[in-house]
Amino acid sequence: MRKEFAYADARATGIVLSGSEAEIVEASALRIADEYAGHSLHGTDLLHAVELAAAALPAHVRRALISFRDRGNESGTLLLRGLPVGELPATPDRVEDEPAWTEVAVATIAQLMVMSVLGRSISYSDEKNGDLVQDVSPKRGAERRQENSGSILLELHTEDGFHPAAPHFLSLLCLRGDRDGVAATVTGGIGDVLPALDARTVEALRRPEFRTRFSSSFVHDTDEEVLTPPMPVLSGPAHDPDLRVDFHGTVGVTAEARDALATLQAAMLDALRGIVLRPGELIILDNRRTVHGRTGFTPRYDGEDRWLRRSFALADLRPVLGRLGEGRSHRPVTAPAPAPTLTAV
Ligand SMILES: O=C(O)CCC(=O)C(=O)O
Ligand SMILES: [Fe+2]
Repeated sequence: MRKEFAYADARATGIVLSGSEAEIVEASALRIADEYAGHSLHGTDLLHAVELAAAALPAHVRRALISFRDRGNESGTLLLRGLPVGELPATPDRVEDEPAWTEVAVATIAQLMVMSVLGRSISYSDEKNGDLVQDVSPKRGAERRQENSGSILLELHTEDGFHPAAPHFLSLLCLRGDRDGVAATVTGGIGDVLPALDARTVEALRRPEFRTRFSSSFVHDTDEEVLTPPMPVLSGPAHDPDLRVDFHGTVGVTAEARDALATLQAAMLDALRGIVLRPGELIILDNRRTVHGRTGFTPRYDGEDRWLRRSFALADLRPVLGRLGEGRSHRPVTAPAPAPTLTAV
């Protein structure tokens, strides 16, 4: 098991909201929180109100989001700084203590406003209660898990790379930073490493010879490992391919595939960017162009531990409409797919 990640600090690349810009976003989030206090976050009206309110984001931030959405960049990441997070309860160290969205209303709505510029917010009913905005905080007893509830090093991965409707974008908003200043979110963009890969490796990564283990939360009614069918790691245009890999959960089914995976991993590890997130900083990941992970850290479980909130978006809901249950929650993937229905989204 790897001990650490080495990375280039990405803070300087961040787009900064001024104090007065943050106040405007906060006021707008509070208005929505007030109007929809008794509602589920998944309600269509609420989500549409959030999308309309995203006009309150400053023009330079919206422009950066639009460009990132449409053209992307080599690192596959975009960093915003200075977002409002509002009043905060203690960092939850047990799933049962995770707050209702109304207790972290400003942070929740501000994050969904940003995501609404990138795509359509979505969640997966298999994990984290199907919540549209999820708590990422260290949980008691989960320290050694390869999940965001753990605190050992979290290996580089495409988010839900085993899932047929993996998110196109995800964001992580920091509510509370790691007080020891060591928990870094790291990213590796395919655009950054492609020039360093030899043609044989790229060809091997394009062959459907890789299987990825489903995360345990997505597997039901069996204790067996569930793997995807063989898939390629790289697909799409030669100069700007899509990437789908999990260096903890992906295995090559041939010797060449395994070699190519190791070469890709070494190149990624050489080109990592990272940031020890501070409150109000939000990192957006283009999940088709970048993998991400996190260095290890030490939780104390005293209400002051590191606390991020995570949210997903798809570029287009139409391909998944028949697989959405209530609101924007994707039905369990291992359950038989129901007949497509028209769902209010
Ligand atoms: O804690 C982090 O910085 C990243 C965790 C992560 O990979 C996730 O929540 O998807
Ligand atoms: Fe992740």
